[in-house]
Amino acid sequence: MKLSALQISRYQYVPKLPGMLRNGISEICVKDGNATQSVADQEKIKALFPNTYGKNEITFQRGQNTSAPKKQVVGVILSGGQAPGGHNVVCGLYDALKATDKENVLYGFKGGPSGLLEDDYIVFDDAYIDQFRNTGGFDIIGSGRTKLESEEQFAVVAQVCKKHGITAIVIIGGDDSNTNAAVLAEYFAANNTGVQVIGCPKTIDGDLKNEDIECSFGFDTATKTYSEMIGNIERDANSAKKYWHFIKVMGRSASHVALECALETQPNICLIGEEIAAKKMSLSQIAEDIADSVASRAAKGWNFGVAIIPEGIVEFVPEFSVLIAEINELLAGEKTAQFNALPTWEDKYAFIENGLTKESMAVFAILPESIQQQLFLERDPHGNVQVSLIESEKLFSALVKDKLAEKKAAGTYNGKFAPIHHFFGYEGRCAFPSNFDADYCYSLGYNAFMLIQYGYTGYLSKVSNLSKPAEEWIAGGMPITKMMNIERRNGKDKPVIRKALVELDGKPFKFFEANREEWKNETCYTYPGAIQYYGPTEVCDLTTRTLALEQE
Ligand code: FBP
Repeated sequence: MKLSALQISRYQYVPKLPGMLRNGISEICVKDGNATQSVADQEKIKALFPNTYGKNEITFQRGQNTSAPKKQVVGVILSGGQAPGGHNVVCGLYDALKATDKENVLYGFKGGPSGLLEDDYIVFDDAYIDQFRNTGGFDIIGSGRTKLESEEQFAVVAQVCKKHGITAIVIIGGDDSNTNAAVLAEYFAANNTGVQVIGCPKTIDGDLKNEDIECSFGFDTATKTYSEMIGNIERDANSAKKYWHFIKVMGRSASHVALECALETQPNICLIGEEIAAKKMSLSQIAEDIADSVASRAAKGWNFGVAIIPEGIVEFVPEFSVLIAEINELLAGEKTAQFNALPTWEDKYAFIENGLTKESMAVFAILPESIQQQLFLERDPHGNVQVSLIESEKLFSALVKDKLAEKKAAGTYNGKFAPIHHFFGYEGRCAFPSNFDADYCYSLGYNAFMLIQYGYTGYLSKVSNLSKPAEEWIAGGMPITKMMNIERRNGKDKPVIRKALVELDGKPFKFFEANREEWKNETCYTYPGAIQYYGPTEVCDLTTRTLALEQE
């Protein structure tokens, strides 16, 4: 296999562990913390997790290792979307496991949770692991989105564990996967299987975050990758001075990725879904706001700009959510076939006009025709509109164009508007992990094994104090039930980890809010450049602006 120079070089990189894990396995001991309770709905969660609820928070510290000697056979899965650093979680887990006892074994179940259900696995060895150190991607074992949540599935997993003598499972995933890790841990404990379960917090979206998880891994590298590209586009825009760039960035629902990229690059516009929802802004108001920036810049002769649009934006626009709900209703059951049988778009349009409320029809009518058609073409297997496929970058540039035409007619705008569209998503999910993610992920994996070795289950591998140098990071574990509350999912009350949206009174948003007026009308771009892996620590080990602001 041909390797790139960077790949060869990254194999040699030694990830930094928190100081307390650095002296070797024999000198890691547990410091017990306080008993925990869930963030809300304590009685209900306690009743659902009688064996794993209320356990103590723990941290590791330097001291005599007092864990009971036991041969460990661990299984690991990667779950959900790729996030840079996943390979290093596996490497850290493997290294700690082998450093404890060469006879310990690590199984990697392939393709996500389905690998565990289908007993599809590899057994890691040094040669295989070494090919993946400090690299991006999840190709070490693959990932998948099968949900591990039913008792029938848990029984299959218990059988697979029994067959291989597995003592613990590590689940590397987002909020849903870690919720399921807690449910699996409870099932194993209730059935005396003796199998422990540990979770690790992954997602580029940054929405698995709370007072215990300072950030999910992958967010740092993905946002740095997008910010590099946005900065390059800003420089191009400022050089050519003729295009407005509308850039959609990934992050299924929450706007953390967009906000972080904005803090890094200071674009003219960045929409934050959570703010739009809180202010109940309409599409027309949002478009007006962007058009104001286009017009004020054009008045200075600047017919260029950059706008960042979060992937999940449309779901935060109240009138748009209502429209989507009505469309889902309009095409429910056989009505889809009836709709599809209509020969022309004009016929279909009349059908839509007939079925939507006056308010939703008014929203529908202002959408560009391409988006209108998209809403009726791209359906998921349940017949619902696939909101994530809506090209919101094109939607907003089209709405802005209409607003500018109105301004032109009113004599308040006389510029040129040439929009260009981009979507940055998959480009960032498998980048070589930044030093931060390489270190953080390796530490999460290493730490996960220490939790296993000390007999914990239903815990999340926790590494905190992350805006400080790695030496000062704090490693430990937190019962996953502590992060749970009850939410309504698919018509049922379920215990889940609360998804973190952008907090409008949080420091990152406040900083953005205080500066955005200037960014909008002036040209204040900043150019973060490519991720640096080698060089001065203030360049290479920088974490996100979000984390820095949250912890200042
Ligand atoms: P996770 O929540 O599983 O980490 O995935 C997040 C994400 O990258 C989103 O940002 C994006 O909307 C989605 O995955 C895309 O999913 P897919 O890879 O299935 O296209």
